[in-house]
Amino acid sequence: MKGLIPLAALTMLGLTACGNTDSTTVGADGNTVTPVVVTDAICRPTANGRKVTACYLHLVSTRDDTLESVATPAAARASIHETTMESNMMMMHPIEGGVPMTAGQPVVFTPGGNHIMLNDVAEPLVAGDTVELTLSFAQAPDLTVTAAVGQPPASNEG
Ligand SMILES: [Cu+2]
Repeated sequence: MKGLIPLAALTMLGLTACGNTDSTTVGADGNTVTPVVVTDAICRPTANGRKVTACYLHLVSTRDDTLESVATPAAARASIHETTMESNMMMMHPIEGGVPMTAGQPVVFTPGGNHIMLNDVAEPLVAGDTVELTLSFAQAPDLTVTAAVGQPPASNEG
C-alpha cells in the first residue's frame, strides 16, 4: 500500500519593504523607485581668494514635488538662486519657497538661470575636487549627490 505523500511545506519568499534609505523607496511591485534623479551636478572652482561659487545640475522627479533647500559640507551656506535681468544687468536672488518640480519634467540649473549658490566655502575648490550636495524636498527623502568641480557647459551663459 502506498501512503499519502505529505505536502512539502511551502517556502515563502521573504519580501522586505524596508529599503527606505537614501533616495530610494520600494514601489508596490517590489522594485526600487528613485523619486528624484540628479544628473550633471557641477560646481565652479572658487576664484582666487573668493569664498563663493555656484553649482548647477539637472533634476527629474517622478512626481510633483518641490526642491526646498540645499546643504553642503563644503560651505557654510548653500542657497537656491534665480538669475534675472534688471536694467540690462544680471542680478540674482534667492528663490523663496523652493523650486517646483512637475512629474517627469526636467528642472535645469544652468549658468544664466537657476543655480545653487555656495557662500563661505571652507576650502578653495579646484577642478577635479568633488562637492557633496544634499537636496531636501517637500516629499521625497533627502538626496545627496556628488558634484564635480569644473567649468559647466557654457551653452546658456550670457
Ligand atoms: Cu547666486
